[in-house]
Amino acid sequence: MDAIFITGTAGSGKSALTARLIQWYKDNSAFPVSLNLDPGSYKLPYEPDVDVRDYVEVNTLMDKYDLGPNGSLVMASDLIATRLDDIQTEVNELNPDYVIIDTPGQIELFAFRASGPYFVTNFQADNKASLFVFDGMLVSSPINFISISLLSSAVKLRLKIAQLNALTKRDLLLERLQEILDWSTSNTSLEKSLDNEKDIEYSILLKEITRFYNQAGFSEDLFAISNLTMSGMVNLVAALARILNQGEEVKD
Ligand SMILES: Nc1nc2c(ncn2[C@@H]2O[C@H](COP(=O)(O)OP(=O)(O)OP(=O)(O)O)[C@@H](O)[C@H]2O)c(=O)[nH]1
Ligand SMILES: [Mg+2]
Repeated sequence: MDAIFITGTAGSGKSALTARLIQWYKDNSAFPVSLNLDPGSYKLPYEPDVDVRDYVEVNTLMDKYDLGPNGSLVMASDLIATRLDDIQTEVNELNPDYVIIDTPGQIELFAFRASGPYFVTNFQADNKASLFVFDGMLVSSPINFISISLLSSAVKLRLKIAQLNALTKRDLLLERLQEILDWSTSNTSLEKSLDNEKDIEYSILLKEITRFYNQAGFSEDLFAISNLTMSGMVNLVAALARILNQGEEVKD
């Protein structure tokens, strides 16, 4: 069984991508299951096969501990790790080829507190990967692109598993898509776009950050997809297979 954790900023399309990956693997004769790990989720675009809300419920926590919405989300995130054994048993009983794990909307609660990395490390699967989602609508400037790239690296550092970057909402990006993809593959292109930044000092700082980022080997390919039209899914799934199989090669 391979485990794919869908991570990314709030509203970036994690749940929609979970639904699409399930559909993709089913259409290709594999047996995927979905695991909803977002205790705060309300309506989902798929029917979760395993659901953390069966164990941790945000509204119940609000009532029981007299917490506000944010306090209860923090508590719910921390409680996810305590239900790892139950969730693992449920997934194992289904015996899937892939488990697609939809993580909480607030990435900082999942990646930066102790519970998320604990869950990722201790969840048993043959291979694990994180698919970090860039929201196509947020990557509106080189500054936003760099900021989200840094967040993606921070998540990778916290989860300590192979990671791939996906850009969602490509159907809404139209002619801007190529410019964003160029930023991800070419430092020169990113620096050129930063030249248009009015504040020179800010532009220099961002160029320094970009150079360090590339030299340190943090920059990754970005796979543009649409959860609406499914365009780009072939390349994304192929890249996922490559990073999941790399894990197998290391083990052999
Ligand atoms: N046009 C378009 N809309 C998308 C795409 N992906 C997601 N959306 C829309 O973006 C909104 C948020 O998508 P979700 O899948 O709920 O995003 P999420 O990351 O799971 O959100 P949270 O869990 O609340 O943080 C929904 O209205 C989706 O229909 C896409 O590729 N194209
Ligand atoms: Mg979601």
